Amino acid sequence: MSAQAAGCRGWKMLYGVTRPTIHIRCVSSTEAGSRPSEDEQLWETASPLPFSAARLGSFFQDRPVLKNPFLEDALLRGYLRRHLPQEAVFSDLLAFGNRVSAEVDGWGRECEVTPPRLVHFDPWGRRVDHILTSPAWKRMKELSAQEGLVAIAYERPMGEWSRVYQMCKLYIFSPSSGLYTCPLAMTDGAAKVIQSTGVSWPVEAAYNRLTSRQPEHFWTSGQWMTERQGGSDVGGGTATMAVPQSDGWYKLYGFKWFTSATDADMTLTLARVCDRSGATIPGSRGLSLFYAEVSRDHDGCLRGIEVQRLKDKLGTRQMPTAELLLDGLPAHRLSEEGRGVASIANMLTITRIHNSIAAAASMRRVVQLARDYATRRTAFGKLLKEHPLHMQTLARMEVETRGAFLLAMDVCRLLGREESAIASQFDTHLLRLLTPVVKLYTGKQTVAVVSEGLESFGGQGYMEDTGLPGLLRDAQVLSIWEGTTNVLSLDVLRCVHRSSGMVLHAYFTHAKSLLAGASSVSSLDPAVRAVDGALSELKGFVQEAATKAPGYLELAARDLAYSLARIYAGALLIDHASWKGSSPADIYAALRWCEQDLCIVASNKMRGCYDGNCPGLDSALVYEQPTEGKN
Ligand code: UCC
Repeated sequence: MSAQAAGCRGWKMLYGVTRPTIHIRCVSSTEAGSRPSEDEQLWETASPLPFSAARLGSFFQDRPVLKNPFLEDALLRGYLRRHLPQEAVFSDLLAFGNRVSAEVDGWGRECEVTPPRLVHFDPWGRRVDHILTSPAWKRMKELSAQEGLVAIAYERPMGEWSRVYQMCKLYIFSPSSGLYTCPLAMTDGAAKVIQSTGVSWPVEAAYNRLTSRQPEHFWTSGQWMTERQGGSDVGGGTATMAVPQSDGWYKLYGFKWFTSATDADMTLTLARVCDRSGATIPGSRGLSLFYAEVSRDHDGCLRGIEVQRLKDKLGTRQMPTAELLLDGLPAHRLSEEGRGVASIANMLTITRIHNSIAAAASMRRVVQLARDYATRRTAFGKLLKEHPLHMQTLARMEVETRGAFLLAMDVCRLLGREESAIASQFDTHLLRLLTPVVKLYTGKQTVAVVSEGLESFGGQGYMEDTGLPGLLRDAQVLSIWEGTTNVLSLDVLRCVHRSSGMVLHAYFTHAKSLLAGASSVSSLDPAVRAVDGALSELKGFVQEAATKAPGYLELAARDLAYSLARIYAGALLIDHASWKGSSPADIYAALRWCEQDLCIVASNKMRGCYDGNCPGLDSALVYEQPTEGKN
C-alpha cells in the first residue's frame, strides 16, 4: 500500500468521510517534472483535491468592487436633488460615474505604478530636464478638459450652483484621478487669479487655455510658493528675486523647493522685485505675484529653469513634484508690487476648497469599498456586514464622511454665490471663515477615516497591490499642503481679527438659521439641543477670550477651528435631515454626529488647557530629560 493510500485511510477512520489526503505529501513524493504515479493520478481525478494542481488552494477572496461612485452615494444624490435638481447635471454625473468606475480608476492605478521620471540629459549630453509621465497621466489631462473639470466653474452653466456642480464631478473623480486633481486645483486657482487681476494681454491666452474643454488647447498651471526656508511663512521664506527687464517683463532667479505637478504649462509664483542696486524689500510687503510659462528653446532646453530632482514622497507618487532652480525665467508681473500674498490668496482659497473636496472624496471612496467588501468577505461564519461591530465601525466612518461632504459643499455653495455676484457681505464673511476651517478639519479627518477603512480589509488593506494603501498615503498630504492644520487655525484667528469679528457674527447667525427647519422633526431634538448648546458655549468662549492676552487665543486656535467645524457640520447635517426629501439615515447621521464633543474649545478651556502656565508645561513635557541616577 502506498504512503498516500495509508494516509487517506487514516483520514477516513478519523472523520468517517471519503475525502482525499492533503496534496503536500503527493508533491513531496513526486519530483518536479516527473510523471505522476498511478496512485497520484487516482487522487488527481478525485474531486475536490485542495491545494492540488495550482498548489494555491481553491479559495480566493473576492476583491472590493468600485461601482459607479455617483449611483452609490445616497448623500450626494440627495444633496443634488435638494439643491440642484437639473436633469443635465444628473445625467452628466451618472455618465461620468460610469466612466470613472469602468475606465478612469484603472488609469489612476496606472499612474500609481508608473510614477514620473526625470531625465536630465539627452543621449548627446545636452541638459534637457524632461519629466516623463505615464500615458495614463496624459489621458487624465485630456479627460479633464473634455469633462470640463475646470471649465464648468468659468462657463457657469448652472449659475450660482456651478461650483457645486463642478466640485461634485471632482468629488467623483478625485480618488480615481491618480492625483490629477492636484494640477486641476492649481489650474482652477490660476484661472481665478487671472480673472481677478484682469484677463488681458499677456495672460488672456493662458486664461483661455486653463478654462478650455479642448484637450489639445488645455493647459495646467503650477503654483510655486515654497522655497527652502519653508512653505508656511511665505513672507519670511521667499528669496526669489525678480529682475526688471527693459521690455517690462522680469527675469526670476531663485530656488523653488516644492513645485507640484511640475509638468505644468505655466505657473504663478512669488518673487521680490529688486531695484538697480539689487536691493529688495523684506517680508510679505516685498512680494509680488508673477506669471511664467514653462517653455523650451529650439534646442529643447527649458527656458530659465533647471529641474534639480524629483521629490521622493510618502504619497502622491503619481504626480511629479520637483525642486526647481529658476535661472532667468522670463515672467510677467501680475500683481502690484508688494501685493503678491494678497493676490495669490484667491488661488489659495480655490486650492483649499479643492483640498476639502479631495478629503471628503477619499473618505467616501474608502467607505464605498469597505461596504462592498463587507458583502463579500466571510469571517467567523458570516459575512462582515452581518457583524454588528463591523457595521458600527463603518457607520462611524459614514457619519464622518457625511459631515465632511456637507462642509465642503457648503463652501462651494458660498463660492458659487460670490462668483455669481449674488453673495451678501454675510456670505463673503462666511466663505472667508469657512475656507480654512473646512480645509483643516476635513484634511485631518480623512487620514483617520481612510486609516480605519484600510483596517476594515484586514491584512489586505495593508497590501500595496490592492491599491488600498495608496489611498492612505495620498490622504496624508491633505493636512499638510495648502496650509497645515496650525497655520490654517491661525488664519482663522487672522480673519476674525481683520473683520472685527464679523466673520463670527455671520457664522453664528447662519448656523442658528440652519436649525430652524428641524422644529418639525422631533426625532432631531437631541441633535438640535446639542448644536444650540455648543453655539452658546462657543459664543461664551469667544467673548471671554476677547478679554485675554493675544497668546490665549493663539493657544486655543486649533481647538477653536475644530469647534467651528464640528458645530457647523452638525447644523448642516440637521438642516439636511430636516429637508422633506431626507431619509431615516440622514436623521441618524445627524444624531450620531452631534453626540460628540462639539465645542471642544470650551471643554478644554474648562480643563485649563490655555492657562498661562500651559506653554511652559507643554515645553517641559516635550523636552523632559531622563533624570540622572534613576534606572
Ligand atoms: O504650494 C503648495 C502645494 C501646491 C499643490 C497644491 C495642490 C492642492 C490640491 C488639492 C486637491 C487635491 S503648498 C504651499 C502651501 N503654502 C501655503 O498655503 C501658505 C500657508 N501660509 C499662509 O496661508 C499664511 O497665512 C500667509 C502666507 C498667507 C501669511 O502671509 P502674510 O504675509 O503674513 O499674510 P497677511 O499679512 O496676513 O495677509 C496679506 C494679505 C492681506 O490682504 P490685505 O493686505 O489686502 O489686507 C490678507 O487679507 O493677504 C490677504 N490674505 C488672505 N486673503 C492672507 N491670507 C488670506 C486668505 N486665506 N484668504 C484671503
